[in-house]
Amino acid sequence: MRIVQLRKSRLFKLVAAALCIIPLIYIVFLQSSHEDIKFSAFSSKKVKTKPQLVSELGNFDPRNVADRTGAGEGGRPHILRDDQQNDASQTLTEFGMNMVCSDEISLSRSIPDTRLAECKHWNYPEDLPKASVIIVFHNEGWSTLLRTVHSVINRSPPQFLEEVLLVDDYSNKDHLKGRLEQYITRFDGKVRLIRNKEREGLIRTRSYGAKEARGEVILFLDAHCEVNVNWLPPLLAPIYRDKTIMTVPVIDGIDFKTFEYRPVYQGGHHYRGIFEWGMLYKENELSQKEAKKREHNSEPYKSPTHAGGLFAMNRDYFLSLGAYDPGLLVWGGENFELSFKIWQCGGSIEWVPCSRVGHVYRGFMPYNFGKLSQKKKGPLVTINYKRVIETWFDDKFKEYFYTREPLARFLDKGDISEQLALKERLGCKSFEWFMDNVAYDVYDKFPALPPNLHWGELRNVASQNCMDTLGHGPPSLMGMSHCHGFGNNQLIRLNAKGQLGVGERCIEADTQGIKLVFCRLGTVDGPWEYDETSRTLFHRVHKKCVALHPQTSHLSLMPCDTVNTYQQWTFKELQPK
Ligand code: UD2
Ligand code: MN
Repeated sequence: MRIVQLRKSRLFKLVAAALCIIPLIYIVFLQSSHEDIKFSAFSSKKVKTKPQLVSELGNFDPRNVADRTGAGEGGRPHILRDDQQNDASQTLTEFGMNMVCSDEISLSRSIPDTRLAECKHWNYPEDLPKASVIIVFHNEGWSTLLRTVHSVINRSPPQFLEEVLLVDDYSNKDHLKGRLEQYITRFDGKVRLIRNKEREGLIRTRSYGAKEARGEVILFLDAHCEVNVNWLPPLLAPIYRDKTIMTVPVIDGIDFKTFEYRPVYQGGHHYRGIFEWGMLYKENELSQKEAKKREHNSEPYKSPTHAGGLFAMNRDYFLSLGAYDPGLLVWGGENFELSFKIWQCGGSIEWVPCSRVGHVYRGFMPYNFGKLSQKKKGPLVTINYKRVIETWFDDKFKEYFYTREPLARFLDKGDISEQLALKERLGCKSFEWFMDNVAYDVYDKFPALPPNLHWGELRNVASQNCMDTLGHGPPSLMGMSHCHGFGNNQLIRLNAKGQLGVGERCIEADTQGIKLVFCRLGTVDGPWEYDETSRTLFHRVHKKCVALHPQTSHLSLMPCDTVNTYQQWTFKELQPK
């Protein structure tokens, strides 16, 4: 998609020139202006029309009134009084966000326009497809859910909004029962509500929403979002050009305690959605080379994957890909499933800088996974990852995942024969193709993983306790605790290149002791050696061994003493419990 940038000076020159030249050319110019408007979003031609003909949609936001002064207006943080703090912390526990704060902020509050200035000058086709905005929710707070709805209604050109479709994933909170049906009657049918008959999880609920939707395009939002100025046309335009493009807005942050609206990226930097080999979602700055493929910095660009919550797609295309894999459970991994499926089976994903949407990142997840989590053994999100990689990865890449998540080998992924059949039927390309042509920047940050030489819990022979991150994030000292056999913070891996890892983090040593640190991006090696005979863990650079202090439990490097049991360690491989 190309931008049409109308700088004022140029415009005046254009208008002046147009008024001066002979009438015949002037008439031709006017007659062609409609075509220019229609397709200018896709061509590099400069728009040759009067400014009022081009700017309406590019700035569509009749209600974002800048001078509103109420709580949270302008996206400013709203700070509660001291006597409200008790209620506030109770809602934090219940919803993962401060609902007392949210309840005091207008459902139609103004927020800062966080787009690149250039975005105001884009000109979009007038016959874009209509979208069903689908919002699935489970036990969400009232004002956050409805602020999402109001922001969509307020900031979407009505001719492109088929409906807002609310899909309740079996919530059991009173405020989401009859009161919600009653409330949405004010939207004159533009907002519809449907409900699951049992808890399905967000993934299946989205697929259900897509089936029920009436719009040509489906557009998903989480139930705690605020869409920004003119968010919709830029997401629809690439799909109008090509039905196999998924479009993704840039996600700004809304603070879960103060509801401050904060732009995620500024200064014209762009990021792509990628992943590490444990399938944690990451973002990586768009390379200069890639950025320069576009004429203007606000143009969409290709991305290997996306965060999951917010995106638009042609509805028929989504359904032709089988929607989400119905075997995925509740939450997690569906962003990869859909992304790999799209790219490998002939579609593409574009991130759209001129479409910005705020999202409340919660402090923690307030809901449990319900009955669905008991249907399968083992950690549910890892099972989802396993389903996805077993369907879409080639064998070589599967090994990277199992190296990083050794316990996943034992989990039951369920039946994926339908997914494999779909892949076959659609003639989808290999994962190697995807890595080489789309996700090539993953390797820069996360190179291929050497196999584990040892993994499991790392038990000290003298204390019989295990090395443990104790739930602390990096940088922090590693600790010791009772060996629990669940893995998690005690699951330690030593790879063939000497890197000692726990989850996505690494273990290193300095003068303070043995530490959990961020792994050096782009590297998979390290200084460690394990000797199975002496059971010592040796640091090649410092030429010392890991020792546990008998009294303090402090871990540090000491001159190697192979008969000292406080320097002896055993790796014990685990099974999922
Ligand atoms: C992120 C995504 C989220 C989803 C998830 C992985 C963003 C901003 N958010 O986590 O959309 O892709 O990763 O799966 O990219 N919900 C249900 N039923 C459930 C659980 C949740 O309907 O059983 C709803 C929930 O009310 C919310 C949406 O699903 O509207 C996403 O859930 P979340 O906000 O807890 O996920 P989030 O943002 O942590
Ligand atoms: Mn969310």
